[in-house]
Amino acid sequence: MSYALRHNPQKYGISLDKYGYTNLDGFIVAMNRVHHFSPALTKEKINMVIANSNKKRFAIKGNKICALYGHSIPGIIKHQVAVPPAVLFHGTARRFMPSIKEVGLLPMQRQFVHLSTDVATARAVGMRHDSNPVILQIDTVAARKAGVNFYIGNNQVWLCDELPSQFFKEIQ
Ligand code: HQG
Repeated sequence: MSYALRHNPQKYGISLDKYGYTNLDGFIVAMNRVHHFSPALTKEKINMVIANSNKKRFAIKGNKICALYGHSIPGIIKHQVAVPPAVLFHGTARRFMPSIKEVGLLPMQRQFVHLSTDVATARAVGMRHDSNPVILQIDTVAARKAGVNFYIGNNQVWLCDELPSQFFKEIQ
């Protein structure tokens, strides 16, 4: 679902509106056509996936579904500039640090840099890349003063544009 709704709707023959939504019935037909799920994917199953996930990745509105964040497709308008907590965290791999120190945090394959509201979440995110991740603490107050925009992703995820290295420090 993330792949179809964030990165490659064309593969499924579906299109996203500028807010990232697509028709839910069409989405289900397309997912079943491409993946031959058995038993077939249903609306009930999708509701279960959303309800049982620890992260709020998708939203359903009427007969439409979207991914809430994480898009690599340009032009999707999902996020409003907002004021984040004064401190946010980012967990990453030790091997990425030379580059991160030099050019700052970049969105890489995503639309935005992803930040966490607590160290434990940042560590879990970082562990996807490194069993002993680095935890960076971000001074969002200073970054905002310098013109960096922050956006709400979901309850645990904040997003921002690229973040120069003077706005974060390594805490672990
Ligand atoms: C690193 C999951 C070298 C960055 C998670 C990260 C998150 C640089 C990696 C969400 C760099 C990109 C996002 C630079 C940044 N040089 N490396 N200048 N700037 N990086 O997976 O933040 O399950 O695209 O530190 O829970 O790890 O998809 O981003 O290590 O919320 O819902 O480049 O993905 O959510 O990796 O994770 P990713 P991320 P979902």
